[in-house]
Amino acid sequence: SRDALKMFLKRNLFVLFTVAAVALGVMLGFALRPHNLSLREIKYFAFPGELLMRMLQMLVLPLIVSSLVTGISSLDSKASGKMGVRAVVYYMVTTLIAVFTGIVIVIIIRPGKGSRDSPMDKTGNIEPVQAADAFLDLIRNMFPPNLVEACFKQYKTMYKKTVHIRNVTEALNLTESFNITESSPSLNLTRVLHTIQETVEERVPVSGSSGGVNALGLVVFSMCFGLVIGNMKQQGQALRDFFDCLNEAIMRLVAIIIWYAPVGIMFLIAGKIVEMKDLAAVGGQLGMYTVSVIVGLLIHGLFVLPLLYFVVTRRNPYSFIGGLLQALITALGTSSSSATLPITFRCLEENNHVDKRVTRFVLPVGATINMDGTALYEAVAAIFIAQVNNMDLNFGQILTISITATAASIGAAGIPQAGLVTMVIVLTSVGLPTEDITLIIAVDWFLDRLRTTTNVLGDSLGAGIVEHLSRDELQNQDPDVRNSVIEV
Ligand code: DAS
Repeated sequence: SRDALKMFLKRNLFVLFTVAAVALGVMLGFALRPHNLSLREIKYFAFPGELLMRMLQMLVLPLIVSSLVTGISSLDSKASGKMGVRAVVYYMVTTLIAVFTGIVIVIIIRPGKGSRDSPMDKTGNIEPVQAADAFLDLIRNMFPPNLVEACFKQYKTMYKKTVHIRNVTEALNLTESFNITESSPSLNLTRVLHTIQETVEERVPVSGSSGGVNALGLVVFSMCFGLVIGNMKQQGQALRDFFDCLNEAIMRLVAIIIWYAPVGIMFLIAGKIVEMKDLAAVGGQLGMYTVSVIVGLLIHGLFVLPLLYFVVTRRNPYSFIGGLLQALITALGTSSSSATLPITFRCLEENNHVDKRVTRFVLPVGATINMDGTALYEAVAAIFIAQVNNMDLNFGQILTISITATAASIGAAGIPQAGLVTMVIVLTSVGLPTEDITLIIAVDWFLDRLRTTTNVLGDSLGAGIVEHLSRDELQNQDPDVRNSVIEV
């Protein structure tokens, strides 16, 4: 009927705009490819897209602090404790299922089989110490000594890493099509490999994890701070009001930026299409590797996660996902789950009416440590590289890969190609050559978008699940009861 159609259009107007923008971006990109624009011209052309990324990234840190502090201080510590446990259990379960799904797929499809005749030394020394270091590093980074500097570093790393990965991709683009079967011994290719190796290792010291861990420090601080001022009764009222107002103001900024999002996404997609290497050059195992990652992500994102949502909430997951389309497309366009975070908030609160006390608590944590798509990808990529090196992995090595892929996904920042960078931890933990990361760089820009979309989907369904499991606490927890003064 007419008003149902009106309702549908109103609710999905942005989504329709953004889908149209993506389609336009793809067409524009392919229309421009034959002109062989230089990388500089592509940067200028994609400038409107970079603006969108920076607008969204500008809001991320204040949004994480204001939403977490407000979310936690509006619940009593028992309720927020229970909600926190449910959220962390959900993150661990979905991440481990993602890793398991990825490993099964890549072992079945075997994309990397027999491409190099020089068999790697079969043992492939496991470095369990690396796995342990990765976790210790995560814990250590939860308490950055200088929070402000850590945030700045988060920005700097965010920017620098993007620039570095961009340089690496540019360096790759400068060489002839990167043919995976024989590594041509030309000098420039060797130089490129060294550039990539030092870039990747310099950015991510083997036992370290990427810049995103600073966000982890910010998340931990905000949670503790929110808990404390939540229990300060009247004394903390001013601060609670301040952060509540800050959160509201940030969300209004998001409402303005969301108008620009379709334009930005169009240029982001078009710019990437113009820049990408001709996919024909990457055929062979890389094609099968791409298929393995895509199949794994689809199974996890379209079946496992919705099934989990249905089992817990008994509600139709796909109508819930229908409300997330704007965020999912933004993740696809920006390939950054933290840049998408403001829009994820808006989709969950405006379209799916998830309780704000849940989204403010679950989303910032999820966007920082819950990255199912990345975990699946890291496990698949590591086993693919082992296959390319004719290295048969034993159970212990596969287990090590699962653990370090989980750690790497927790440590990965929600920024473009963070998963590529944190993969150094996984490869090193089972003695695989880190320079083999260059095998997959040619398609990583595309797979990154898909795994980022899965990351955002996992966080969003998690908010729905945690809200459902916490409905009792939320009901008898009138948001104002925290703020009322209880005269002793
Ligand atoms: N692009 C990252 C994100 O934003 C994921 C990744 O690089 O693996 O979630």
